[in-house]
Parts: sequence; C-alpha cells; structure tokens
Amino acid sequence: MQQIPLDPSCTLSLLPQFIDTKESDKLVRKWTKELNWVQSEIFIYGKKVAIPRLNAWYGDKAYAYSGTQFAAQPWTTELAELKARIEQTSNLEFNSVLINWYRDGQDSMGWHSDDEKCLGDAPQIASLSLGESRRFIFREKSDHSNKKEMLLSNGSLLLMLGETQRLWQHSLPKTRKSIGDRVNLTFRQIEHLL
Ligand SMILES: O=C(O)CCC(=O)C(=O)O
Repeated sequence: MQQIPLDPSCTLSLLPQFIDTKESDKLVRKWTKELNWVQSEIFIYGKKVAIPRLNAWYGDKAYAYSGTQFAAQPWTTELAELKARIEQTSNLEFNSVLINWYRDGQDSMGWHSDDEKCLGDAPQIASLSLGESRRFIFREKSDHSNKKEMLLSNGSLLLMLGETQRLWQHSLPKTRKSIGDRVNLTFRQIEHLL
C-alpha cells in the first residue's frame, strides 16, 4: 500500500492493483448493463442541470448527495463480497456505496468533499476504480493553489483517511482523450439516518 500524505492529518493510501484487470473489466461490462443507474439533476444558479455521469446507490441506508435523495438498493452478492474484501484490507467498516459511471472523457465530477453531515465528523472513504484510468486531483480547502494529483488506474483502491474530507476537496476532471467506461465505487459509513 502506497502512502501519499496530503498533510500530517490527512493520508491517502493507494493500492494500485487491488483487483486484477480481468476481474475489473468483467465487472465494468456487467455493471454498466445491470445496475440500476440514474442521471441525477442538480440546480446551478436556479437552473436544473443533469450531472455528467450516472450513479447508483446501494447499502443499508438512504443518502442525500448534491441535493438529491437516493433510496438505497439492497446489496447485490457481488457488491457485498467486494465490501467485505475492502473492509478486510482497510480495517474500516462501510454500510453504503455510491457508484459512479463515467461513460467517456466528458463525464466528470467537480470539486467537492465527501463531508455530508450523515457521514459523521471524519468520514473515512474507500474508493475503488474500475475501467479507464482517470486523473484525480486534490486541493486544500484553505489554499486552492495547493494541489496534489494522482492517476486512478483500473483495479486500484484509494483510501481517503484522517481529516482528508474536512480539509481537502477532490475532483475528477474531463479529458479530451477518446476513452471509454470507468466505474468508481466509494464505500462510506453512514452514521445517522436521514
Ligand atoms: O470517481 C471518482 O474517482 C471520484 C468519486 C467521488 O469523488 C465521489 O463519489 O465522491
């Protein structure tokens, strides 16, 4: 596990090959067909806009994200098995997963932190990336010029630990490269019911 310090209280741990390429390619093919995807809409300056990606929410509890309520769908066998593997590796516990499907280089995620109230004071997040590699960028909340960047490759597991969500934001920028599907799963522990 590679340790990438953002600052003394915020550590990222990266395991580049948590899942082998064959297994992760198979999961991308299966899940892009089979999971219950939605394209959420958010309000930007009073205008309703579809977010540039599809998502699905699985787990034990409902969740609110970017102003959208997700009713949790029950764990599938595969998702529950993956959760158990990630819990064993990370020594953390999770009761929900937000899954994002980036269909091409124009799908993306803007600057944000996974710091919703229901995740508690110091959310510990495990992020599993399958399919196309994408750039992932962190910036410090108190100094946006302080940035750290990494490549999230096929099968990699990134743990965002410590105070990362309180002190840093992250984003997944668009790319002009002609690329295909990427599926990302962020495992979370919801502490409070909505
Ligand atoms: O797709 C990614 O790697 C990032 C996902 C993310 O930032 C999130 O789900 O909050």
